[in-house]
Amino acid sequence: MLRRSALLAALMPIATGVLQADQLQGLTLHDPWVREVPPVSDRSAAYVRIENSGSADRTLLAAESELFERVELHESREGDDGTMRMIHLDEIALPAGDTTVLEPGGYHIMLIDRIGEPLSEADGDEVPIRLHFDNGENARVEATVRKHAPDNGHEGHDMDH
Ligand SMILES: [Cu+2]
Repeated sequence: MLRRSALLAALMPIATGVLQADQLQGLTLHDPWVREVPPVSDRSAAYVRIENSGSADRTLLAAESELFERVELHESREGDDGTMRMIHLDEIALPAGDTTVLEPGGYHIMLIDRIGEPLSEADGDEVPIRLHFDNGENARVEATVRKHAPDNGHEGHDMDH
Protein backbone atom coordinates (compact mmCIF):
# COMPACT_ATOMS: atom_id res chain seq x y z
CA MET A 1 0.00 0.00 0.00
CA LEU A 2 2.80 2.35 0.89
CA ARG A 3 4.63 1.52 -2.32
CA ARG A 4 1.53 2.01 -4.37
CA SER A 5 0.79 5.45 -2.93
CA ALA A 6 4.40 6.48 -3.38
CA LEU A 7 4.16 5.54 -7.03
CA LEU A 8 0.90 7.48 -7.43
CA ALA A 9 2.46 10.50 -5.77
CA ALA A 10 5.28 10.39 -8.25
CA LEU A 11 2.95 10.18 -11.22
CA MET A 12 0.09 12.45 -10.26
CA PRO A 13 1.50 16.00 -10.21
CA ILE A 14 1.67 16.10 -14.00
CA ALA A 15 -1.76 14.55 -14.42
CA THR A 16 -3.67 16.65 -11.89
CA GLY A 17 -2.12 20.08 -12.37
CA VAL A 18 -2.62 22.68 -9.69
CA LEU A 19 -5.75 22.99 -7.59
CA GLN A 20 -7.21 26.04 -5.99
CA ALA A 21 -6.80 25.82 -2.23
CA ASP A 22 -10.54 25.20 -1.73
CA GLN A 23 -10.46 22.13 -3.98
CA LEU A 24 -8.18 20.12 -1.71
CA GLN A 25 -9.56 16.89 -0.31
CA GLY A 26 -10.03 17.20 3.43
CA LEU A 27 -7.60 20.09 3.87
CA THR A 28 -8.48 23.72 4.48
CA LEU A 29 -5.84 26.43 4.34
CA HIS A 30 -6.51 29.38 6.65
CA ASP A 31 -5.00 32.89 6.50
CA PRO A 32 -1.87 32.35 4.41
CA TRP A 33 0.47 35.31 4.90
CA VAL A 34 4.05 36.37 4.31
CA ARG A 35 5.98 38.65 6.61
CA GLU A 36 6.99 42.02 5.20
CA VAL A 37 10.74 42.40 5.65
CA PRO A 38 13.02 45.43 5.11
CA PRO A 39 13.82 45.93 1.38
CA VAL A 40 17.47 44.99 1.99
CA SER A 41 16.44 41.47 3.00
CA ASP A 42 15.87 39.01 0.17
CA ARG A 43 14.30 36.33 2.32
CA SER A 44 11.10 36.05 4.29
CA ALA A 45 8.75 33.41 5.65
CA ALA A 46 5.20 32.31 4.92
CA TYR A 47 2.70 31.05 7.45
CA VAL A 48 -0.66 29.29 7.21
CA ARG A 49 -2.94 27.13 9.34
CA ILE A 50 -3.67 23.79 7.67
CA GLU A 51 -6.83 22.09 8.91
CA ASN A 52 -7.09 18.37 8.15
CA SER A 53 -10.75 17.49 8.55
CA GLY A 54 -10.33 14.21 6.69
CA SER A 55 -9.85 10.77 8.21
CA ALA A 56 -6.36 10.22 6.79
CA ASP A 57 -3.09 11.67 8.01
CA ARG A 58 -1.53 13.87 5.38
CA THR A 59 1.89 15.36 4.78
CA LEU A 60 3.11 18.64 3.34
CA LEU A 61 6.12 17.68 1.22
CA ALA A 62 7.33 20.91 -0.35
CA ALA A 63 6.44 24.42 -1.41
CA GLU A 64 7.53 26.77 -4.18
CA SER A 65 6.90 30.32 -5.35
CA GLU A 66 7.74 32.10 -8.57
CA LEU A 67 8.80 35.14 -6.47
CA PHE A 68 11.63 33.28 -4.69
CA GLU A 69 14.49 31.20 -6.05
CA ARG A 70 14.30 28.67 -3.28
CA VAL A 71 11.56 27.64 -0.84
CA GLU A 72 12.11 25.30 2.10
CA LEU A 73 10.10 23.87 4.97
CA HIS A 74 11.58 25.03 8.28
CA GLU A 75 10.94 24.87 11.98
CA SER A 76 12.21 27.40 14.49
CA ARG A 77 13.32 25.67 17.68
CA GLU A 78 14.84 26.93 20.85
CA GLY A 79 18.23 25.31 21.46
CA ASP A 80 19.65 24.26 24.81
CA ASP A 81 21.37 27.63 25.09
CA GLY A 82 18.09 29.50 24.67
CA THR A 83 18.75 30.80 21.16
CA MET A 84 16.31 30.16 18.33
CA ARG A 85 17.56 28.10 15.42
CA MET A 86 15.90 27.10 12.17
CA ILE A 87 15.79 23.45 11.23
CA HIS A 88 15.32 22.39 7.60
CA LEU A 89 12.52 19.80 7.47
CA ASP A 90 11.90 17.20 4.78
CA GLU A 91 8.15 17.36 5.41
CA ILE A 92 5.48 18.58 7.83
CA ALA A 93 2.96 16.08 9.17
CA LEU A 94 -0.74 17.02 9.00
CA PRO A 95 -2.48 14.57 11.36
CA ALA A 96 -6.13 13.71 10.67
CA GLY A 97 -8.59 15.74 12.70
CA ASP A 98 -6.00 18.34 13.64
CA THR A 99 -5.00 21.82 12.59
CA THR A 100 -1.28 22.20 11.99
CA VAL A 101 -0.17 25.77 12.55
CA LEU A 102 2.69 27.38 10.67
CA GLU A 103 3.43 30.52 12.66
CA PRO A 104 6.30 32.72 13.83
CA GLY A 105 8.48 30.76 16.22
CA GLY A 106 7.41 27.36 14.84
CA TYR A 107 6.86 25.71 11.49
CA HIS A 108 7.20 28.03 8.52
CA ILE A 109 7.75 28.10 4.79
CA MET A 110 11.13 29.76 4.24
CA LEU A 111 11.31 32.01 1.20
CA ILE A 112 14.89 32.47 -0.01
CA ASP A 113 16.38 34.81 -2.66
CA ARG A 114 13.52 37.07 -3.66
CA ILE A 115 12.99 37.67 -7.38
CA GLY A 116 11.79 41.18 -8.16
CA GLU A 117 10.66 44.08 -6.05
CA PRO A 118 10.51 44.11 -2.25
CA LEU A 119 7.13 43.00 -0.91
CA SER A 120 4.94 45.51 0.88
CA GLU A 121 1.70 45.34 2.84
CA ALA A 122 1.00 48.97 1.95
CA ASP A 123 1.08 48.06 -1.76
CA GLY A 124 -1.32 45.17 -1.20
CA ASP A 125 1.25 42.63 -2.36
CA GLU A 126 0.49 38.93 -2.38
CA VAL A 127 2.87 36.01 -2.82
CA PRO A 128 1.73 33.02 -4.88
CA ILE A 129 2.81 29.82 -3.17
CA ARG A 130 2.34 26.30 -4.43
CA LEU A 131 2.06 23.53 -1.84
CA HIS A 132 2.77 19.88 -2.65
CA PHE A 133 1.05 17.17 -0.62
CA ASP A 134 1.79 13.47 -0.26
CA ASN A 135 -1.33 12.33 -2.14
CA GLY A 136 -0.14 14.14 -5.25
CA GLU A 137 -2.35 17.19 -4.79
CA ASN A 138 -0.77 20.57 -5.49
CA ALA A 139 -2.55 23.70 -4.31
CA ARG A 140 -1.88 27.34 -5.09
CA VAL A 141 -2.52 29.99 -2.46
CA GLU A 142 -2.06 33.74 -2.56
CA ALA A 143 -0.41 34.73 0.71
CA THR A 144 -1.09 38.28 1.91
CA VAL A 145 1.98 40.35 2.78
CA ARG A 146 1.66 41.59 6.37
CA LYS A 147 3.89 43.42 8.80
CA HIS A 148 2.33 41.61 11.75
CA ALA A 149 0.75 38.24 12.34
CA PRO A 150 -3.04 38.23 11.83
CA ASP A 151 -4.98 38.04 15.06
CA ASN A 152 -6.47 34.56 14.85
CA GLY A 153 -6.26 33.37 18.42
CA HIS A 154 -2.86 31.80 17.79
CA GLU A 155 -1.01 35.06 18.00
CA GLY A 156 2.72 34.59 18.14
CA HIS A 157 5.15 37.12 19.48
CA ASP A 158 6.22 39.41 16.74
CA MET A 159 9.95 39.10 17.04
CA ASP A 160 10.41 35.42 17.56
CA HIS A 161 10.79 34.13 14.00
CU1 LIG B 1 13.35 29.54 8.25
